[in-house]
Amino acid sequence: MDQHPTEAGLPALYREMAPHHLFPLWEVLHALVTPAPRSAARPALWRYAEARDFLLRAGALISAEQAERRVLILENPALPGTSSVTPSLYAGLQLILPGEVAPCHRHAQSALRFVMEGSGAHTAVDGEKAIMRPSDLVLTPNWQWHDHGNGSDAPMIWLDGLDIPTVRFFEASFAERLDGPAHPETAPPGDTALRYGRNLRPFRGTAAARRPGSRPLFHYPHAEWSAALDALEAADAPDPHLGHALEFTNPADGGPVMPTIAAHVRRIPAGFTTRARRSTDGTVFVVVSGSGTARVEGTEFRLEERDLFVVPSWHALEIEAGPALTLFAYSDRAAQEALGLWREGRS
Ligand code: 1HN
Repeated sequence: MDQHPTEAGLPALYREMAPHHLFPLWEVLHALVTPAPRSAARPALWRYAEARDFLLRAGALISAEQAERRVLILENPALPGTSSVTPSLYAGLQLILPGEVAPCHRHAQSALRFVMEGSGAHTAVDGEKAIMRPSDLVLTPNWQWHDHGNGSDAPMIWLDGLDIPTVRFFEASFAERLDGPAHPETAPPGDTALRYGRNLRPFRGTAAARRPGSRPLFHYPHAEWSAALDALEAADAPDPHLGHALEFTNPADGGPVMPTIAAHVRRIPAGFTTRARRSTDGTVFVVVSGSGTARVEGTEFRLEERDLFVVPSWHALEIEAGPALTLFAYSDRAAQEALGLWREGRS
């Protein structure tokens, strides 16, 4: 094809416009509006045993109080310097040693904790302790005060999942420290579960309605979610793409646990291989129990208990279980659904 007669003049136009911060859309349109997602992230796996060794070494060198939070960031190898595990999400492994306190603060970022190891340490949310056990999920929704403490005699390590890159993208970060290490106790442990966790809630307008009405729950114990998953497995055939899967919900509206982050658990029965599935929400997974193999768009990860891996947006995921595999996962699906963006593809 002949060039359009005027196209020869374009390079000079670009050169002259650039200092005015003006650029031609037609040169970049196809990279901006792709026919399908092209993630900047890459599939990656972290072996828990390796990360744990580094974290314990940090534990000998800096206290939780000095660090404010003693955390090793799980950074996506394709997103260096961003502290991001996917373009919208953060992941880290936090260590709190016996007797330590991680001081009270609150921020615009929403956070979840998933317990990797240890028992009996706590996260206090607005002054109520959640006593944490292995594979418990604990939320610290945005702008709720939170501090951590370890009154047990062993280290505790959990996965932190936050929406830090999302909040950074919107340039909406605020944070505050509370005077003093811990929030004064406002309620005994378990009080919120009693008031809001039994398909009941305190009558609105009464003093008993202590928690934010739209987001009351913050502790989803392993004992409860695993019993539900066991019952589902006994009752149903597995979904071909997901196995048995249960999403954690906010009882106030039946939606995801937080406005930006959704979380779920899956069980892939022993010997079962899931069919390939893609979704637009890049997802962080923890192997809660069992072992097997994950195939992520051609990259194969051998999975062992407590390993962590990330599946970027629109990467096909197939999971093969050796012994039954139980996985915990979180993603930005909540934000994407709220914005009308979320999609999945099943083959
Ligand atoms: C945070 O508040 C915690 O409260 C952990 O444990 C990790 C990473 C970035 C920003 C805030 C916590 C965090 C964080």
